[in-house]
Amino acid sequence: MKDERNANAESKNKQLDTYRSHDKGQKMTTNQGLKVSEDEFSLKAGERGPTLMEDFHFREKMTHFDHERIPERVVHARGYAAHGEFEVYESMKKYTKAKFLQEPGEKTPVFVRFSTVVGSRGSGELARDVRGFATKFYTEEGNYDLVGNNMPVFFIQDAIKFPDLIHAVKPEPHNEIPQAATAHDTFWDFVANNQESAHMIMWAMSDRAIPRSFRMMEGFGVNTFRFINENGEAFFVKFHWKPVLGVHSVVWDEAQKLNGKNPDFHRQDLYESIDRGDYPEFELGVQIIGEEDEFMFDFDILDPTKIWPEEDVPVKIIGKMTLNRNVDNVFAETEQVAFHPGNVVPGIDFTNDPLLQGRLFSYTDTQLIRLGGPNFHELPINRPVCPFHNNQRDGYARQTINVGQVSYHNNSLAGNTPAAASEDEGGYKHYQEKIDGRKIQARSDSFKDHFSQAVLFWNSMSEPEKEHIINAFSFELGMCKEKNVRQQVVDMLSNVDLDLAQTTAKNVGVRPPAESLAPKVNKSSPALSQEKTVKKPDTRKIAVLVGEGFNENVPVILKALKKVGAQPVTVGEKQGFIKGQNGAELEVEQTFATGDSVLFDSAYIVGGEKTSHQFFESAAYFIKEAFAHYKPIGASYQGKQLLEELNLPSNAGVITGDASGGFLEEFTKAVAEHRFWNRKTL
Ligand code: HDE
Repeated sequence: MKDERNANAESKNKQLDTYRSHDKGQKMTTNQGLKVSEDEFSLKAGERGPTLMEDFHFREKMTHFDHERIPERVVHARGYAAHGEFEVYESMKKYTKAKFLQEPGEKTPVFVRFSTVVGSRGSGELARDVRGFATKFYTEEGNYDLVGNNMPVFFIQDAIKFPDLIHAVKPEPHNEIPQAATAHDTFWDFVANNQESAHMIMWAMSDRAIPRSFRMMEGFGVNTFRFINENGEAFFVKFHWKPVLGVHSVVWDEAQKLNGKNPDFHRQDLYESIDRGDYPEFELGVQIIGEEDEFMFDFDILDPTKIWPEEDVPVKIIGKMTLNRNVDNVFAETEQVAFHPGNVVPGIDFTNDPLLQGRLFSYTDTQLIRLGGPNFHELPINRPVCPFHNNQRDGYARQTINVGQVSYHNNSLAGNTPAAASEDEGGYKHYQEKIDGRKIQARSDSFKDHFSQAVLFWNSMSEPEKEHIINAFSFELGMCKEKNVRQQVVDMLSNVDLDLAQTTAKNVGVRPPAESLAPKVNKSSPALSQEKTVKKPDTRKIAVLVGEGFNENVPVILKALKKVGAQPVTVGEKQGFIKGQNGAELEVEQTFATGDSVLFDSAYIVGGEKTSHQFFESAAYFIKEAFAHYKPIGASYQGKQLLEELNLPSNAGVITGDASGGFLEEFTKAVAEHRFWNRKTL
């Protein structure tokens, strides 16, 4: 049985293998298979003459190049993906007949694409933005796509407003500024005039919008879906991904610098983690509400601007996804993958969530233009691992050769096949929800409370998180040129928290609202705060600042740090080998020029007996910046002296000591802590 499960997990990889082309070591040919004898000089009339049209290799090479680009995604253009597998912990039989969720231990191959929303394909990855978290499960019953985000709610309640939202958030059309940012007038004008966005902007201004890595963020299906079991009973369901490494973020100043120092920071982190064998893991959770409880809550469970607080509707953990293989080719896989929330399997169905309903139209529609026609399901990355048969034919770049005379239904010439399958045979039956209403363009009153959950979110934040949110609003509104836009937004914020509204107003030079208009919400939801998330030293990148004449115990400490799962990286003045005491040797992997502090989770200074004044200057800058970003700092040997000279204003998360004693333990604990938000900075 175990082998069979592993075989399932490998089914997509095996299928992809039939499409992989290994060009290394081969002779060059044209696309017609003709061997090419010259690839540097075009065919000319004389050595100094004009190029001839008959040079078919030149023509083909240039034509292909001229057509290499396809339109980028209208949103989520900047993304990165990996392959993996999903394993069930607990059977979901009671709630759904979806085959891939029936058996503990059952494995399904997956492909996951993470993305930012706003920026174009080459934009910096540390933009303040929502992150996409889209998963394709290649199940035996067809592809199931869970197309989620790293925030559990959305800006709008009805899909008809999506083009407006995106027009407002994208670079402004008259000057195409700013790239990959919400910090501009049209976005905030949209927010103030579409107040259903209140809850989502609290998330977008929180630390969730600047994740430390794709591996350290949650994922949410956002929309409410349905589970259907074998007896036809239905349940409302929301999906969650929980990262095994916890939910962690960077600081805004750091994010902005990272966009310059390494705009590929998130993709590189994902790629390198998988390459090293530190496979990112996410547990799948579901929140389930029975049909009979649909109206039990003080919000509408179909409203995509609302969460179902985890304390009221617990998240049941049902399986784990492990990302264990990088793509071979980013264009073929990451760029050409086509997700669609409408790709479901028997046992999973839709609800009347009006955002979801509109999404069901948009994804195929956009893929038709992006991927150039109706046959994108034939692209290797999009193909299901199970067979597919129907009467759809032709279209641009059709690859399947459908054999036979019949491509219609009903028919007698092919025995009326391909034939519709009964439910017992796995045929998908839409849930027969009873609908009784008038055609109407309106919104239910149950969707009209826009602020209670924004207050719930605010109530749930720790003090540092609140401070970050105020800073984020102050930055974003501060970038708006129109005072009136700033004013409208702070007035709107008085519906969430007066202190938040007033402090922001003062920071951005507009009139502070005088009174609170916030609904009374005494509750908080501790699950929303990142304060108590999982904290581990695993895969944390520690910059080890080291110079000539370092203490001989340094290599021992580095080994010990590796042993607890951290990743020490030596940083110094020059790359190459340096000498320590008693013949010790270390290779400096990065210099102060290539290894900036923002690229690391922690700074650990050990120095050396023979370091120069320049080393001191560079290390001092490095440590101060890491300190200002609340990062754990370690110091041993000569590093302790340098630290003393810096005279840092707080020792929270600053650990000093040598190889002996409890230093290693304490420092590891500090590294796991991620940040010391309560530290008084410079
Ligand atoms: Fe999307 N969204 N979306 N979205 N979305 C797209 O489809 C859309 C929404 C999400 O890595 C597009 O193939 C509408 C919520 C992700 O390839 C497009 C509405 C959530 C990705 C589209 C929403 C998402 C997309 C653009 C409002 C979280 C990237 C390219 C009703 C649950 C998938 C494409 C990838 C991409 C439409 C709102 C997640 C235009 C109309 C809510 C992760 O079809």
